[in-house]
Amino acid sequence: MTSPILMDRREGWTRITLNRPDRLNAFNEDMHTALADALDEAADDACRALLLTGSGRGFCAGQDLSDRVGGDEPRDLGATIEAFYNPLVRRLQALRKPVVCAVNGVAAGAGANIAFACDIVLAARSARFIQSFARIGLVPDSGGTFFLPRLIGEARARALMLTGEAVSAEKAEEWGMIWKVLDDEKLLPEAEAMTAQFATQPTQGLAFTKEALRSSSANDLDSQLDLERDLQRKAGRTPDYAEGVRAFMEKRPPNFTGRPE
Ligand code: T3D
Repeated sequence: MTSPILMDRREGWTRITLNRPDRLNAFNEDMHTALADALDEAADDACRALLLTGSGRGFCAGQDLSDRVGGDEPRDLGATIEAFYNPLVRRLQALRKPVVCAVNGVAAGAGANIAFACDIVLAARSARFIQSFARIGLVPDSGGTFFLPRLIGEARARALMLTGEAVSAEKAEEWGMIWKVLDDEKLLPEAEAMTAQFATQPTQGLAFTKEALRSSSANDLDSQLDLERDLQRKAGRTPDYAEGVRAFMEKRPPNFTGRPE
């Protein structure tokens, strides 16, 4: 049987590929379970950066709707969110390393919002982002109502979520929904190069930066200043900070290890 998740371990980084191309990589339980296992493995310190992408012409079409037909009683969708989608978003957010998402094609429903849960989103020029929940009577999930208004503002997020209108990759870049749009053939090479580069960087410092950014939307300025102080204290004790300063003074490239101590 073909694995719904492909894991490709490289020197210091890992590529995870959603692999149900016939269904545009829509989620079923097997794919959720395999992805959770892959992310747990990628949480190891040996992996210093992660790339998430999809196989075939889509990135991810959200929930596999063929698993949602039939049955006498309505399914408890709250239970599937609790069991699968919420833990997935939490796993992605908790990774103490940069997570690059290469959106190789359409990203719909939970598929779009899972991309937004990653740190840096690159998209192929042919990709589209669709909050397709409205088209089938559901509520945007997987953190969409948290991430999207923060990325593109309330007015745009509200309209996209209420209409289910598709957004092109170019518009997504223009609106700040994603970091960069790339020609289709350049997407994977550039995403891999970026992830490989992250794997040579001061991993602990980047993890503290992620922590600070994650807290900034809930904190007031005073709390955020305090948090920056505390995180800077921790960053200042890492070997990579010492190496960064030494390398600067010696006018040579730094050799970061990513180690906490
Ligand atoms: O249920 C819960 O647990 C709650 C959680 C919900 C989370 C969610 O994500 S809800 C939202 C679910 N997703 C959708 O509603 C998106 C459905 N798909 C589409 O609207 C379209 O497929 C796309 C806009 C994404 C792409 O359109 P297009 O024209 O490029 O491709 P297509 O022809 O529609 O799809 C290609 C194939 O993939 C097709 O199969 P076929 O005809 O070639 O055998 C299509 O049925 C299949 N496919 C696409 N999306 C899904 C899917 N099959 C099952 N589930 C899908 N989500």
